[in-house]
Amino acid sequence: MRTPTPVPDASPVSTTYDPAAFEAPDYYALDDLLTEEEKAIRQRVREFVTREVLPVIEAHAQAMTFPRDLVPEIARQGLLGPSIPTAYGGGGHNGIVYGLMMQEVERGDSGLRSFCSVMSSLVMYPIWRYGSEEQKRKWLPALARAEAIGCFALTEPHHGSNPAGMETRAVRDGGEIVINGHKRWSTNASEGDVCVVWARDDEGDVRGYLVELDRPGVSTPRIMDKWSLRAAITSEVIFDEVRIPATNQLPEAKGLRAPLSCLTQARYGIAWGVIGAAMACYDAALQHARNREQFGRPIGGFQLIQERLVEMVSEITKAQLLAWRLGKLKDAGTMRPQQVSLAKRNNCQMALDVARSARQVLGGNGVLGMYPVMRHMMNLESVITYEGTHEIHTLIVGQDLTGLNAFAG
Ligand code: TGC
Ligand code: FAD
Repeated sequence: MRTPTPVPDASPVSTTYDPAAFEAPDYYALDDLLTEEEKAIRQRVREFVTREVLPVIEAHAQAMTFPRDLVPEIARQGLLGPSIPTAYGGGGHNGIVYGLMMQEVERGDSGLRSFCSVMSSLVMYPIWRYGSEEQKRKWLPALARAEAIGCFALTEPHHGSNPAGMETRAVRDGGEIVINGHKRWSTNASEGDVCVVWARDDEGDVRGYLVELDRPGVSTPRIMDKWSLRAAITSEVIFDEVRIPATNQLPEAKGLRAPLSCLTQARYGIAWGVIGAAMACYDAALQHARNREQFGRPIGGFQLIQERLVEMVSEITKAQLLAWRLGKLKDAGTMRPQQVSLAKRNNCQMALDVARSARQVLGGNGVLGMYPVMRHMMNLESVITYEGTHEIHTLIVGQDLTGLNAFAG
């Protein structure tokens, strides 16, 4: 048998991807719809991602490590709680700014955007919306500065799309609450300090609780065998007779409506975020189409490659319009959860389609880590599933259109 030839560090390809030459597609001059402040914030975050995220993110994804070193700068960039009022350490920004920030972070990696989404929409938002004044003052500034890391535990091993089936229980015992249960797929949990846990109380009502993750009885084993979001932490969260003071209950959260309202905030950010992943994939495909030659000419000169690029820009443009309009509805206070479902559903599918098509444009090189496309494609397989699967969002909008519930029965 022959001795295997060592694999070279870099394959001898005729083109490489230059992220510094990134050109954001804006085919319909949508920048005209943004304020100067919104564009300036977007530019600042874009530069941060190019300068600090892109050089390291592929190695983290390959090694399945979370880029913890980036967290202080993520906080300094205002990416944790951008829409939380400044009085609590947040950015006090409108929904458009939050969306643009998520778009730029996800151009780097969906896992990093997940980190920001969970912190902002699934931890800070419920504390701000449903917490006591004491809880807000204790946690929100610390979370905004990343001095505390938070996670959100709704999904259970046997209850994903149907969280109403949750089995986790929170039983009152004098001045304390005792939590027992098993949550699964919790982003950030293994490196987290506090968890927003959803459980049924003595009356059978869904309630939210803040559980410090160093309490006796809590364990957060990390889920390691992921092919997706490898640069993000995803964990089990197991509660075995965990005691918390009754004051750790979120006083204003009662019923499934409370965790679902947090999902509305996170889904909104995802509808914007995935546009960033799609832009990165499109940009890599465009650069390659211009530079890679076959049959004596750049492959971008072939009609079938042009069709792919045109399709990508058409879909990205439509997604940008959806996200921007959704942002305006959000800022006007009239956005409905069903409208968020439509945008999350459409834009995730769009980004996944763009990633798959970009991978084809890159040919064999498309499976290499020196291009961002395969990593985005694998990440988007999670993004289209979490925060409500594609099918669940289809049924949410379907129910809205027909008045008929197709979830069960
Ligand atoms: P249903 O009877 O429809 O609703 C119960 C109550 O909640 C209200 N509601 C909402 N409120 C605000 N926002 C929403 N999106 C809402 N959806 C429903 C509803 O009006 C009702 O209120 P009330 O006052 O009448 O009680 O509840 P259902 O049990 O029939 O469930 C409906 C369904 C299937 C749509 C829902 O359970 C669902 O969305 N399932 C998907 C589960 C999901 O998305 N899980 C995500 C887990 S977290 C996550 O994935 C984080 S990944 C983060 C990252 O890393 O980036
Ligand atoms: P299931 O609900 O078992 O669904 C399996 C399939 O059945 C899907 O295709 C689904 O669309 C389909 N299906 C289910 N019901 C119906 C129906 N009525 N009609 C038609 N089709 C249906 N959760 C958290 O609480 N916190 C987190 O931080 C978090 N982070 C995550 C990070 C990652 C990387 C991943 C992968 C998941 C994360 N989740 C988190 C969980 C995520 O929200 C769930 O995976 C998702 O809601 C789907 O649940 P499930 O995986 O149990 O799939």
